[in-house]
Amino acid sequence: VTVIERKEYRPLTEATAITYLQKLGYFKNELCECIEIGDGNLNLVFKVKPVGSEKGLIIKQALPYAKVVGESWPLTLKRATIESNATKIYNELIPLHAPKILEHDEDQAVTVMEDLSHLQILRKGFIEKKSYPFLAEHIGEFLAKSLFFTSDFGTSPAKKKELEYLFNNPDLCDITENLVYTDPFFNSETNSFEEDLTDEIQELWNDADLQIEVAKLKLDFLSKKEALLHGDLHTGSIFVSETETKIIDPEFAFVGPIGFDLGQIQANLLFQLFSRTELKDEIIEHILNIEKVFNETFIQLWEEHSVRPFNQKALINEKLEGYWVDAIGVIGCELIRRSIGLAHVEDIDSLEHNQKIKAKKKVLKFGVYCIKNRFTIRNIGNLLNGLE
Ligand code: SR1
Ligand code: MG
Repeated sequence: VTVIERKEYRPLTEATAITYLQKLGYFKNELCECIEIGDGNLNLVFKVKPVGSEKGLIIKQALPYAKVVGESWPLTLKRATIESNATKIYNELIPLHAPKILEHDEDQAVTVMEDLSHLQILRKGFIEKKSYPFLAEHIGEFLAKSLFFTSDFGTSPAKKKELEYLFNNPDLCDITENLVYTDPFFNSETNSFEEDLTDEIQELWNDADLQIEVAKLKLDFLSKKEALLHGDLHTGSIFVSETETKIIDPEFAFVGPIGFDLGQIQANLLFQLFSRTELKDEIIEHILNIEKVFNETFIQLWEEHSVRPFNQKALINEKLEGYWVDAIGVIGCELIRRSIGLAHVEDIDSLEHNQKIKAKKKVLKFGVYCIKNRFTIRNIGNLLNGLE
């Protein structure tokens, strides 16, 4: 009989994070310093490094509640293991674009990772108007490889079902269901918006056609089991430099509709278009190229690595078109929820009040347009043509 001893969960502090690492054998006889650097909605993130050195290690620990709301919103610790497992899969499939994992402790919901602090969160870099010449290529490749090799085109039925089992992530899927597909579309307490938007929001809540289309998209989110998704692929989940791109934070990972990851990243790039007055062309190019690189790479992977005899090009083309139709619906929901729902984006919220309201009005209108017209818009080129 094997007895598995579970250690009681304890949130780390800056002091205990150092001893935690040293007990594992890292920086053992060195004087270390630690700071909590987490700026996300859910977790603690510590950087521990020997005094005087630049590079250290990152310890990420899930809290048993949503940090952004407080202890009144309990949240499963299992998400830390989901994130660690997804990151390990990304390391196998697209090692250049995933952080290295050194340790994972399920009981403490802790993951020790390589230190990426020479990189910057993409959302921040974009706000500072930095340029990323390889970004679309890297993101397009990440999307194509992670989604193809975990889809029925690229993995066996048995492995696909294993993925569904391993990434059974009901609590975090519930958060997305509520925050992306439900709450922004009625007068929910979780919403947060400026009074100046009351008329636009009332119109949105009274739009019966919109409600039906959002309900259909929600059903897609719940029932389409197409591939292992990152599940929260916004520009805050990407670390970048001019030459490097690393995808982090897949704690929302689950097997779902491919269009969800495609749509979330594109919506978050669109926020840059809505908030910028200059260098818009760079963003437009990223948005178009992500679609191009994703489609080309997905087709190439299908030609070279398909595990099934689905050997008709017409099928793959039809599927790709379907992924983008779904993605355009997701873009609409993400644009709306990040403007009036619980979790906003700094790209827009950091604008001066009048500019912010003007931008949000445009975002809401465009979001509704995407959701209602996704079947006729069909691709990103057409989508951008619909922008005023
Ligand atoms: C309570 S969590 C709010 C949002 O933060 C995460 O990054 C997800 O996007 C989630 O919807
Ligand atoms: Mg996150």
